[in-house]
Amino acid sequence: MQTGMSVYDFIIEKQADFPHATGDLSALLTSIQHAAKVISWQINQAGLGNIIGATGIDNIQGEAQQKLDLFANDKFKQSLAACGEVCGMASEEDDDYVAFEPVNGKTAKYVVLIDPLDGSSNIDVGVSVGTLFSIYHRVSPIGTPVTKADFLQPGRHQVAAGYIIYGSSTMLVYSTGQGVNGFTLDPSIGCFCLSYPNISIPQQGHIYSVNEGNYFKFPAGVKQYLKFCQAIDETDNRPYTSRYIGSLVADFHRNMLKGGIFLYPSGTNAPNGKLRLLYEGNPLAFIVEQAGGKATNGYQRILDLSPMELHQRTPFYIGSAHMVDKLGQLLVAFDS
Ligand code: P6P
Repeated sequence: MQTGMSVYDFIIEKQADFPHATGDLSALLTSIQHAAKVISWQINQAGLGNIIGATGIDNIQGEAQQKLDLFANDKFKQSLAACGEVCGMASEEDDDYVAFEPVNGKTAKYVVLIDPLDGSSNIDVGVSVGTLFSIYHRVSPIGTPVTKADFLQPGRHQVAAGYIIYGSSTMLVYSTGQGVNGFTLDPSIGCFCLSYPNISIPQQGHIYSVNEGNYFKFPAGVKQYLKFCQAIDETDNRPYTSRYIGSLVADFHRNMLKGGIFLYPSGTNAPNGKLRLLYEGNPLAFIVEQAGGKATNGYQRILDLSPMELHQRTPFYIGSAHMVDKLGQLLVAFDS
């Protein structure tokens, strides 16, 4: 494995370690890359075409659906349906999951959950946005219609997960359970190339990411943790630095590389937090654990939560293991 190698060569090299691999997952990941390239191009044209701004309709979350949200959702749907490896997809942008017809008679074994363009309201102000995705084996019998149970699986059952960040460059970061690798899109060849091999998040960081505008609605343990981050203690390199972009993938990606913790707590206005378990919490929790970090709802491992419905929300704390542990201790002490 060498930096700069294409994701295709990387997958072929990795597949040599799994002689029984069928290549189905690789084909699925290739379809995700294809959609990501098209969306990346569109985002970079956003200021030029008439594709920024709202559609005038709200998604199931009650959020103003941006034109690019719809474009991204359609692109991933088309690409995943056409690859023949996916029997169904659930998206932040759709009220319910959609089933895909077999391609060339092949019965697919994977389902995909996706937030096609998270943070899209940031696009027209030039802030990075992202795609988040989770891949599972279906649990209902192959060849039968996909069911909701195929999508309501705990995150620890993920086969693979990843995110794409559309920023100063377009990066694909994913894991199939053998560590985390980052690939940067080289537009000159239209290929994702290995740029961050074997990503590992520092066990301790000095960055905390939270919307402090909600401070007075936070649980007491979170308030105590923020006071801990802001206290002066030179022996522990405190105060930490506050960094909050307001785009989950961008905040998470920075903390992955530099160390840090991202917090989206429950609050009086959001008793279960804002972020969605299935297509935001679970993919990032899978990635961060593969990189040596942690993700909890303050008390339980995100990957152990049993989903009850597609768009359920969860309090979300993710990043460097020691920081997530410290926050958890304060929540137990002040909010149990
Ligand atoms: P707030 C963007 O709308 C998003 O879903 C995430 O990308 C981001 O982390 C969060 O919401 C920001 O929420 O309430 O701080 O604006």
